[in-house]
Amino acid sequence: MKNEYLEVSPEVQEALNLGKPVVALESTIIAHGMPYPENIKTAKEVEQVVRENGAVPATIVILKGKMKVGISDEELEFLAKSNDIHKVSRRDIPFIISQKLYGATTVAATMIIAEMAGIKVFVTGGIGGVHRGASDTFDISADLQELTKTNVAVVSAGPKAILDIGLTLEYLETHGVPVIGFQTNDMPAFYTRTSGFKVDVRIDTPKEIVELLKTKWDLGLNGGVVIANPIPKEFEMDKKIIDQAIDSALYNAKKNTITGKNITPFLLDSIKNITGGKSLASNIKLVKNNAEVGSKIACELTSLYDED
Ligand code: PSU
Ligand code: MN
Repeated sequence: MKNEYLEVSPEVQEALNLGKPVVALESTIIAHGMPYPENIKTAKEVEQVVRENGAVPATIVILKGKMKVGISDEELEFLAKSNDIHKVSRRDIPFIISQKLYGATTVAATMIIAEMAGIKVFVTGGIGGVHRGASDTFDISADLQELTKTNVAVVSAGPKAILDIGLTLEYLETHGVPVIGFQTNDMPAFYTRTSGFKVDVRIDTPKEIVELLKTKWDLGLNGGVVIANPIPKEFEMDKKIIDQAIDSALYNAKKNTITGKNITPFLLDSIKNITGGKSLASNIKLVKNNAEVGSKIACELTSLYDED
């Protein structure tokens, strides 16, 4: 889809035109999910991992009211350093664009823009989900709604552990979103490889994952797919430590009456401080691991569609 609001970089556009693999990357994790300078370092390393695995990285962000797909080093630097970049989910897109503002895209917004640009694989750290206590607060990430309708495969290390993973899985089931465990039967919980919940299906190879994607979309079963890729064992956090940190972070959030879109960035920052930076180190490792798997999936996807 070509439109006046969308600006795809020449490198990404050329790859798409030639049917080469492209991997979309989100920007909320850079602007609101990690502190400077770890955020820019990670963003650059993730782009590098994508390239090393044969795909073209396409970081997505809204700059001065334009949806950018694929950004320069200067734009990345700006995104990582600036303090007035809005967190943009589906509902925020029209306001940010019409006011010519700056916005970092969440999983939901990144999926929307990736689909507009024609990108089918998207790599992130963790997806949003049903928050703990959602029966009172109604706090359910718009990421889940987006997965029900937008045709993009999302590679993550599971929903962030700060969420209610059981309810997140129920929600995805109700809305018909496949949850695939990559080489695992367990639903990962971001900082750890297990959550106590099982995935919907286990698939062990990128090739079989793209066969599922092609089948889903060929059949007109619209919507995304969650590919849950556990953090590598050597970078996994101790469950007791992370659970305690999450409990304290949730307590801090309540005490400071943090709500709405601020809660996820607040909790991530709070957990980082409580764990003395350990959670951030794990977060960085898992994103890079997701970039590797996502790139392999993107490569398989282009070769599968080549056969047609
Ligand atoms: N995963 C991370 N760090 C993040 C996020 C996910 O490792 O910062 C972001 C994603 O952009 C996700 C968003 O879409 O948090 C979810 O926010 P909310 O719960 O407000 O929908
Ligand atoms: Mn929310």
